[in-house]
Amino acid sequence: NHLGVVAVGFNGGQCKKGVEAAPMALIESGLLTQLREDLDYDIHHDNIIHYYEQDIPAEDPDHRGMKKPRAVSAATERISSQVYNYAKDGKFVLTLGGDHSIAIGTISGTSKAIRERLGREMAVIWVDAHADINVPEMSPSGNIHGMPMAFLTRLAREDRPDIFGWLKDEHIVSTRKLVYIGLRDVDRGEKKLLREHGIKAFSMHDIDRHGIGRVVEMALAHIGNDTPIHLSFDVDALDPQWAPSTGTPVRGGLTLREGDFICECVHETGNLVAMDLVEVNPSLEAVGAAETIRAGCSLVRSALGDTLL
Ligand code: DIR
Ligand code: MN
Ligand code: MN
Ligand code: MN
Repeated sequence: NHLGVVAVGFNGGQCKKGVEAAPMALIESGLLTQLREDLDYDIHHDNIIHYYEQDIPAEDPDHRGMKKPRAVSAATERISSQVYNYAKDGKFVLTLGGDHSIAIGTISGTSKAIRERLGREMAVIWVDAHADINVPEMSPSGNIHGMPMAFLTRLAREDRPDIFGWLKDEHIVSTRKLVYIGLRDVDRGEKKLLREHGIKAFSMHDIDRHGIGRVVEMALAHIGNDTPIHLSFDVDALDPQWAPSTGTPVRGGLTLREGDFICECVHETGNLVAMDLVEVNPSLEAVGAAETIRAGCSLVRSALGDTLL
């Protein structure tokens, strides 16, 4: 039961300070100790919170409307190889963000490792209020945390090596192997992409209609029985009632139980190879920070095999 932990204090994919403090807050609240003592994981961690400050260039002008493209590219390139190095040895990789742009690093890293180790294409379950699949030109904000799935599926492409040109075929995920759960704030251009490419997506409407049990069942059926899964969990998928301290809260979200349930079911498949927990921002809604951190810890424990009984 080997678990590699990557602690990513990176905030350059969006404009709000504070999300870089999340890994420290999650770890200080005892998350890794719980995973070690209650769930019996052998934890591999360099005990460093990475801020990737050495990768922040002096000059980083916008490119194709993207904000801080070189900083995000350099940080995610490094994250990709950190994640790859754990995953290639068969370790489960837990990445604590940071904003969601870091998924460009985490998913590319596991995708490459799974291809090499198992000769398989991996699936991604993206739990989020947002689809994070804006192509730079259609992004309303220019924030790269709203674009990771576009680069990871090659719907967005850039050849400059200092701006995501380091993403090679082995890093890429197929649009057929991507499933969303929890969507409720999807930009117009993103809706068009999801439709045109037939990307599987379960919105809050679907959850209201079918219930979370049926939705998770359908999501896993789409992926298929023995496909390795990377779970990327944006804490803003949860309703602000449970996770108020996040950069872009959207009302009408998942209950904490529904979030935990998704994680429990994905764990039960036996196919989960990596998880990201992102967008916890302890400096927003200070009164809700402890609650948001507690919710984040609960999601991670559920994905790593904690059970109610
Ligand atoms: C929005 C917000 N779709 C954007 N995205 C967020 O900026 O592209 N993702 N907040 O988590
Ligand atoms: Mn590390
Ligand atoms: Mn989100
Ligand atoms: Mn997100």
